[in-house]
Amino acid sequence: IDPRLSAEAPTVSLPENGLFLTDVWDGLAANPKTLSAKYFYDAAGSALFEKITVLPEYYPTRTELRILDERGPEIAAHLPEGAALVEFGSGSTVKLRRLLRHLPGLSAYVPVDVSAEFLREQAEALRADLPALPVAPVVADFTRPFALPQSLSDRPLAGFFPGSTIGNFEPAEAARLLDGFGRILGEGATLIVGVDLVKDRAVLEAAYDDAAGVTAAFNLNLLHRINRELAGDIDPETFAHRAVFTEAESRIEMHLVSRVAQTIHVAGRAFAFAEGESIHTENSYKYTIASFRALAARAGWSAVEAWTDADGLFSVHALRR
Ligand code: AVJ
Repeated sequence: IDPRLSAEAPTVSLPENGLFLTDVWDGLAANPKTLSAKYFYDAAGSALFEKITVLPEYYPTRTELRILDERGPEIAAHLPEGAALVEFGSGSTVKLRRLLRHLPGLSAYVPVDVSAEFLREQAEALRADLPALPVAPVVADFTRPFALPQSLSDRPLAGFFPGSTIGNFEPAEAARLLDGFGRILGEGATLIVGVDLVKDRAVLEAAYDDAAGVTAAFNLNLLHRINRELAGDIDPETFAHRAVFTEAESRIEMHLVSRVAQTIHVAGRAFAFAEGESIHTENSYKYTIASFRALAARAGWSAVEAWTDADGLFSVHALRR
């Protein structure tokens, strides 16, 4: 074990993030109104997202896990011996743990996340279960440039970006993000990315508008969060959850649609809604293997291999810088 990497203190490179209020004000003043999907994940939202991942209609999580299980040895074969694995937006370590089974030669795991608290818990749990694996958490917003611990500079690097998180970014932003990962990881690095695939509209829309209403609650939690944290006076009952696949953009859009004409207040500022006016809260882009490879190529990554499930629902890509 490299003691420098198992040190308690994480590397912190976090630009201050008191932006929730100004982002909400700007988004509600815009036309059309928008709110950023990154604000879904407070404690309540994260718990609702965990519920989404096991819904019968929400195929991405279980399908990606199956691909990681079944194709793990092939995926692992693309990572050099002694590599450090950097996970961008580490979330829960469930997917990482699946991949780790096939990576006995890994020299370190580097989870990168904005939540210092969450990172600390995940790192502690991993160290308890896998004492031989050095864990070097980095507190950072992976959408901005950040530095890896100096102690990693002597080893090959690989990146892991599962969960189709890439789908939350507009294609131009997604390309910038992938290019940024390449700058952080360096020439010769391998990147493993999970990407949701284009498919039948009914399957896609059901995955984002489940019968049990969990995704609706997840979307509406954004309004509860604004009430809790920004002194909002919104009645969430006056908004409806809507999820629609727009073919031209190849994306699922989630909206909160005002059921009535009304004026809401957030930290003292008023925002008027017409009946039926929506707040656009999330995009989840869907790719084909070819369209994702084209995006990756624009960002300086070449395709090495891609794996899908038997039904062609989800894909895992290996890319090389
Ligand atoms: C975490 C962005 C991959 O787009 O499928 C799930 C988020 N939103 N249900 C996705 C989400 C509604 C999810 N990602």
